Amino acid sequence: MTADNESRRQLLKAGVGAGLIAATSGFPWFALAQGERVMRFLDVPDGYDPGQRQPGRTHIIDTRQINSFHSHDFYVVQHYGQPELDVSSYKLNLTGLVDRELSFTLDELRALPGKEIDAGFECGGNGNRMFHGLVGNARWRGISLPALLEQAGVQAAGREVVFFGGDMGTEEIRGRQVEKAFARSLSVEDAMRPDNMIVYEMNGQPLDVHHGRPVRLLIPGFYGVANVKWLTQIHVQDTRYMGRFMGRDYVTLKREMVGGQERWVENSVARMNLKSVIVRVSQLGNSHRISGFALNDGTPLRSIEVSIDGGAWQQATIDPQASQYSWKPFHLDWSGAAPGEHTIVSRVTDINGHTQAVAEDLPERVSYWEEFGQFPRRVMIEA
Ligand SMILES: Nc1nc2c(c(=O)[nH]1)N[C@H]1C(S)=C(S)[C@@H](COP(=O)(O)O)O[C@H]1N2
Ligand SMILES: [Mo]
Repeated sequence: MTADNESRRQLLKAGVGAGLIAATSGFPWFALAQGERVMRFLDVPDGYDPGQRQPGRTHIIDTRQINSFHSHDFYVVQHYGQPELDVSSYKLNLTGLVDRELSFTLDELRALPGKEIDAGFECGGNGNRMFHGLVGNARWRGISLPALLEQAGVQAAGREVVFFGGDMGTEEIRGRQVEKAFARSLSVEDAMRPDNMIVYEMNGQPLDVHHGRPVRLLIPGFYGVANVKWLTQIHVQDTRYMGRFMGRDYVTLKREMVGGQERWVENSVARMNLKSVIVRVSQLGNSHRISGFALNDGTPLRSIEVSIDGGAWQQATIDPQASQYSWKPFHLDWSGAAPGEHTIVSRVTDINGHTQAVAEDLPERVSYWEEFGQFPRRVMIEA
């Protein structure tokens, strides 16, 4: 099967309708053609530059400069710095309510049956204020998490699977300073989802320290916080895991109806919400192109649409490389764009008919986690 057929098959599997797949003979997705010029967003301050990636630091990407399906420039976030784990003595330990506790070196993990997946994700704190630059999409290689859990044999009493990173931080809890590892948990049911992986390669290279060397978790369809970097221990227990990144931080507070009663609801950031954003408008000769991406939890999409200056929604074209858990790059060719200021916005709809809402129609939200409302962009078309 050719690469084109393969990606087409992936896309159809992801439920993207055949009508949305363009005839794309060699069209350069995101990469700028010779002479293609990027138009100025009026909502981005002049000189905005989130800067280069630096050791140990948060790295926001400039979404106007996305230039490939697999991110060369992938965002970076961590809360306790970036630990340098010794790869030669590295061990992944599987403990707790299992029939056999297991321990693997990196070579032993690499010797298990490997597989690859394209997956994109964003930080649960990504949003309009950084023009959605806490995002990336990569080809990951590793092993199946459920296969590993099956090898260990999760006992019937096991309820929750906790994933610990090798990074530690001091937390003040009830007036006491304690050393805690970064950790996140999943229910056993969520942990057994067939696409979950333990990965050691990103875009064909061993994971670098920024992204979790030597090994990280990958839960496709979840926000970045689920993908524990520098993974050292997996522990099965019969109680709910409590910790900063499950119970206090990465907790969304919003006002919702609960069985007919209005209540303030807190939830751990988990599955990605359905969203799309426009990240670039460019000009080539007399034509203009609007480009962006969509993300969600892996539910197949029905459409991505763009509206210009409040006009009718127009069907955008989705990159044929897109697959179930990758980001979905899209573009719309804009003919007859008049010089001057315009407002453009995108919205995505999944096969269940859920459409990305305008921000004002979403429940009142106090925390900045999970920002997924429509994001109107103001752009200047040059004469
Ligand atoms: N061990 C560990 N894993 C972690 C984190 C962390 O602080 N420590 N941060 C999480 C968060 S909040 C995000 S958004 C993603 C970022 O992954 P990336 O830096 O590879 O883009 O890693 C997650 N995994
Ligand atoms: Mo995050």
